[in-house]
Amino acid sequence: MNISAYFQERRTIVDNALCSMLPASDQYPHVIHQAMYHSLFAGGKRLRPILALAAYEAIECSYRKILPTACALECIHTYSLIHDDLPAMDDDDFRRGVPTCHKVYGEAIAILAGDALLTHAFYLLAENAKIEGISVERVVKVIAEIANACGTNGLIGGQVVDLTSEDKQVDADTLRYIHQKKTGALITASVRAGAILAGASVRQLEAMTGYGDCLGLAFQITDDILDIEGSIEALGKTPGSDAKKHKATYPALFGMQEAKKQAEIAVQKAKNCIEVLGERGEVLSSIADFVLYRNS
Ligand code: GRG
Repeated sequence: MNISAYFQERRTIVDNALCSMLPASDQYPHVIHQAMYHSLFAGGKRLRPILALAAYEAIECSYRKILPTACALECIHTYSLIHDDLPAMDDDDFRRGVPTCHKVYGEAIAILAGDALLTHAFYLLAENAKIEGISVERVVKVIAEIANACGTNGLIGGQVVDLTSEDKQVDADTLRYIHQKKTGALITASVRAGAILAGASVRQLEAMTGYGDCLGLAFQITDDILDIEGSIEALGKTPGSDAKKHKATYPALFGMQEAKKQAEIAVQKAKNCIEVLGERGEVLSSIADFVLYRNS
């Protein structure tokens, strides 16, 4: 399959859905909506929503019924990027090829734009229950799943250990924890959300979870690699920031060659996990390859 064309097509679908599911950018108070749009529509691969749609379609038919959930995942991801870029966190000036939210709107509005996106995400998740064919019971499961991935057992936990590990020598277990929680938790939750909404069996959900976990790890290892080998044009942010902040990364701990090998192994494991899905797992399998060979 042509995975680039697939991503392009899915990105447009997600972007159109996001436009229709967010408060209008000119709604009062203007500044907060403009700040949300600034970061949300600056670009981005839309990996998490695309994963949720693909996981749903590996079991059910058309992805359309879960677009609110897919959009919620992108809102959460964008919130995490806005807060991650703040001076109190990673203090970055560029993201997705444009100045970061706080650089344009100031810190207070950037914090609120992140908060607003996170809050709106849970509104959208609940709204998904209004769509015919989507059971309230499954939606409630998904809300719990995603809330857990956002909290101290997921994004926040990973971010805390990442921040407190700066300038320190971390061991492999700690590094794996950071990657699995900071990045992997939302990726796994995206895959699981699509699968749960599709009514996955225990066996299918287990397969999807293994896939998401391995893919999340591979994704963050390639992110570490791209921070060294990527270009500013492709990344949309300045490379080399991990080294500058003495961040714990796979290339720093294991060396570049071994980091690349670990990413390949994780992608292969992800693909193995979904073998039980047969032909219906082919798109997810191609997405795993895309994660490994991406340049942004
Ligand atoms: C609550 C104050 C407060 C902060 C939360 C949750 C959080 C801070 C930070 C999350 C950590 C984080 C941003 C991890 C980075 C994950 C990552 C690799 C992001 C880049 O993802 P891509 O490549 O980006 O999918 P695009 O731009 O393509 O969407």
